Amino acid sequence: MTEAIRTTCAYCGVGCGIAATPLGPRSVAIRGDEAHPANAGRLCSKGTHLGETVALTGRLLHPVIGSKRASWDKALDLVAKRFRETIARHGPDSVAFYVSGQLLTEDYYVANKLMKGFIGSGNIDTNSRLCMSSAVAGHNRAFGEDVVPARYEDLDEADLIILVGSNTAWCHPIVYQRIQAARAARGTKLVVIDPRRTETCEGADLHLAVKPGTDVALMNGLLAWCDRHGGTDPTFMQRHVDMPEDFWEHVRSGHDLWTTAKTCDLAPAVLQQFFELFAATPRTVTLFSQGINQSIRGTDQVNAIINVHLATGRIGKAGAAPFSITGQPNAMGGREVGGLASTLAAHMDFAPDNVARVGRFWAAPNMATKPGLKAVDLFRAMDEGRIKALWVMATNPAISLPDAGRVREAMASCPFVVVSDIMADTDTSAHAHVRLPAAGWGEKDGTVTNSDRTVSRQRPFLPLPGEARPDWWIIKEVARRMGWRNAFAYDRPAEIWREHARLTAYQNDGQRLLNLRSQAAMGNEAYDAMQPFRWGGRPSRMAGFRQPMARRGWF
Ligand SMILES: Nc1nc2c(c(=O)[nH]1)N[C@H]1C(S)=C(S)[C@@H](COP(=O)(O)OP(=O)(O)OC[C@H]3O[C@@H](n4cnc5c(=O)[nH]c(N)nc54)[C@H](O)[C@@H]3O)O[C@H]1N2
Ligand SMILES: Nc1nc2c(c(=O)[nH]1)N[C@H]1C(S)=C(S)[C@@H](COP(=O)(O)OP(=O)(O)OC[C@H]3O[C@@H](n4cnc5c(=O)[nH]c(N)nc54)[C@H](O)[C@@H]3O)O[C@H]1N2
Ligand code: SF4
Ligand SMILES: [Mo]
Repeated sequence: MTEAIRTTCAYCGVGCGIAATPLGPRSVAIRGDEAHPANAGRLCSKGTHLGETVALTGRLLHPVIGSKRASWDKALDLVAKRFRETIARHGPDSVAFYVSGQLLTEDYYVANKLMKGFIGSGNIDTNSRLCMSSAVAGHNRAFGEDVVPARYEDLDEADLIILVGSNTAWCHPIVYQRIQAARAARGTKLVVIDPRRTETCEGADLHLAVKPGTDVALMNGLLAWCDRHGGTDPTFMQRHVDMPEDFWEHVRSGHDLWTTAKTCDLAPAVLQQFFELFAATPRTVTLFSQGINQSIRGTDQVNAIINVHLATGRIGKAGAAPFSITGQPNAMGGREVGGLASTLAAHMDFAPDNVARVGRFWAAPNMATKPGLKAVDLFRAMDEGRIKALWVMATNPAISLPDAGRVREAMASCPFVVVSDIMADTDTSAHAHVRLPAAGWGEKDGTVTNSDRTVSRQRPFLPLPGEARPDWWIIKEVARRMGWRNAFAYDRPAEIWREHARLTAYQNDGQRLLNLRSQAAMGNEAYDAMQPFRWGGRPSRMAGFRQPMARRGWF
């Protein structure tokens, strides 16, 4: 029998390990990888049925220009030429990439490098904008870096788990199973904070049907309760947390139990039950996702949760953490390479010394010096005629962005649209001048990072179908044709991984926790054999430096 190939599920940020055994052409048996730390062999129904996705029905199998099949050379030359001409005529900010948490870290790295270092614009944003840009901003504000200070093992070691704005039973089923296992094993209590009574509430001890958009008030009410009942941790705060002077003054006014209950539309007795449970349980993990992130107050909501954990010392210890869980399989990898318009690369922002550092590392001729357009603004700018060439990779904004009708109109009016996708016909590719066939799951080769910072390999076990090519290959071929041959001379994903690792370590004397120094000299064979690993070590290391409280915006 053929040996199973260890890879990672393509569906969500839990990042479950998979053992895939090829059975014949386009046929594979799927089971959970017992040795993977994210799932220990378990799979949800989506992962279990991954084998059914490897058929070629509907796949895009060769490049298409207009509605005609084209050779790779012709298609790549055309993309490079049109981007070059647009930049020459209208400047670097007249072009944009809209990319995706479905890309692998290596794909993402090359796309980000091309846009921010060589084209010279910050105009690369990602569908992860829709899920977690608030989480990124919240972590940056609280910790000075986009670090999620949690591990899945914390769920096994917690006595209380709070799910805020997260329908975990549906959206992150293996995390939910892990929570239920902790309940069975150690009597862990589960509280769900969600305006709707979802399936996730069925397995909970308490459901708080909070009024939508009042989570900041709820968290500050909890903090005020802890303050009043001796539930904060002054020693921890003194050691690790920079508090704005008026912090407690704000918390203490207007956040008593009754006011909070009224604001959140909750019965005071139920709220008190929750506060008491929290105050009595040092080992608490608060998981949150879209009910927190996808909000006009998303960042404040994230910080309100993190602040509760900082002020009560429930962070950096076994079973205690604020835990943002991610949606897409590689949303975290995208955050690490800087795939958002508001970040630069390797957890650095656009501060001048960062721009200079990354520019030196890349030997970049045209470093972007400021953030680019974020997803919604990007398509708005296109609608106004300011973006004249767009390249969409691994996402379907024509239906997934807010105000999708306007997004479709914007793309229809854009002079040049390129779409890289695995499928021939998507709502977005209907607007494409050039369609490029990408490699899909089972064919792709590279790494992904899951919600708890575990990096895993996605390994190919199927040949590339038709003329499909990996995304990193497509991007570097365009970059080379745009004139940057040496900077994009990659032959395999391992080379890109090493470069990414070197950049995280470059002139990094501890300022950035994301430091993959140990990976930087890894050989090709070691890359192929890479075992899942979590960067940043144990979260306790992270609490060892001063963590400023968010300074504004939490009220
Ligand atoms: N089956 C399946 N699983 C998926 C995906 C999929 O498409 N299908 N997609 C993946 C992706 S990309 C993502 S981002 C994740 C999303 O995973 P989740 O974040 O769990 O997704 P939602 O269903 O949006 O759940 C958000 C919850 O927040 C609640 N909510 C709304 N407003 C508020 C509020 O103001 N306060 C609070 N406290 N709660 C609120 C909603 O009622 C809802 O139950 O799922 C991932 N998993
Ligand atoms: N109404 C509504 N809208 C939403 C949401 C919602 O809950 N409700 N959720 C939002 C959220 S959280 C998210 S994450 C977004 C998701 O929205 P999208 O990013 O649009 O998600 P998908 O439909 O998964 O699109 C992924 C595309 O990538 C292609 N693809 C898959 N793998 C590869 C690959 O390796 N390479 C390339 N080049 N292409 C590939 C697929 O064929 C598909 O066309 O939607 C957001 N929009
Ligand atoms: S929980 Fe997510 S990563 Fe795990 S098997 Fe299900 S879809 Fe895949
Ligand atoms: Mo998402």
